[in-house]
Amino acid sequence: MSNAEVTSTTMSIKDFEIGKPLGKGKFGHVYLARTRKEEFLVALKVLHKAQLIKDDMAHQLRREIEIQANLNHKNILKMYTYFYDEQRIFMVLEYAPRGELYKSLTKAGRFDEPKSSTYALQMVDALEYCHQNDVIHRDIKPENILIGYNHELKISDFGWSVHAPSSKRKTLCGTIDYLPPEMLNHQTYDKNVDLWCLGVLVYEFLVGKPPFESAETATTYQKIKAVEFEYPDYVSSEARDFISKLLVFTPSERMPLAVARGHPFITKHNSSNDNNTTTTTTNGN
Ligand code: AK1
Repeated sequence: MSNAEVTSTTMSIKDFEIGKPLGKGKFGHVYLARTRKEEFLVALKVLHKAQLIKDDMAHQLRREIEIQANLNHKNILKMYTYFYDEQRIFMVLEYAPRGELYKSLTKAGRFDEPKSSTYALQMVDALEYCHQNDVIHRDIKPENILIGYNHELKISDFGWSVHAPSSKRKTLCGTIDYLPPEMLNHQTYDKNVDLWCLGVLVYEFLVGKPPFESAETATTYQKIKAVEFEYPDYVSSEARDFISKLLVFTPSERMPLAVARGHPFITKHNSSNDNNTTTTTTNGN
């Protein structure tokens, strides 16, 4: 292959017009960007190689890119491509025009049951697709979910995801609110960890805070291991039943996704409930 061919197929930062910052993290920032040629809106995540190497994250990023390249689902944030220069790695991501779910949840306080149910079904769709492709997300929480133009949830940030099954020990950073008992105990775990996280997530949709939240991390830890939580009075019996069948200590006894899809909490609020996997992404342009 000639050099001209190589350079013509490789994107560079020059191919984009950079817009407003969308977010910032330890490893770099995310910007709204537009391809100069097609005028197509994307989110451009800029990661600093030095920081990734310092924190021994290069292998993790490689795995994320590998996993992302093979997933195509309307409820999973698409990674279109990536490229790099001397100092940085650029991830070209689908732009989610309605932003981050945690912001939307903070603003609303909590979501009503129809909205929580619709969102829950979208998560069931996304996770079922992941599991069919032997991918465990492991880090389902509002901070890692974005909202598309038509209010569709999009799971993002596969930085912690793995191919199933796994016993990989990872440094637990940030909140432990979403960690299932088997991950707290450093046992081997499987796709059932995502079922637990789905239970925590749906509880947080309806109540506005995760079920095991405490001022002290040690207390959260104990509550998770004892599966100790309460429902406020306004949570319906269908919602309680749905959550209680996911927040089960023994991983293999948690409600499977195929069963969750047909649960009254889901069917009551979602009329057509078909599972459409390959959808072409449209730009919120
Ligand atoms: C999607 C993201 C590792 C991996 C550090 C990572 C979301 C990631 C980016 C947005 C689209 C926003 C909007 C609208 C508002 F080395 N995938 C990500 S971040 N639309 N934000 N995207 S915000 F692997 F450990 C590592 C280190 C980061 N990966 N992935 O950040």
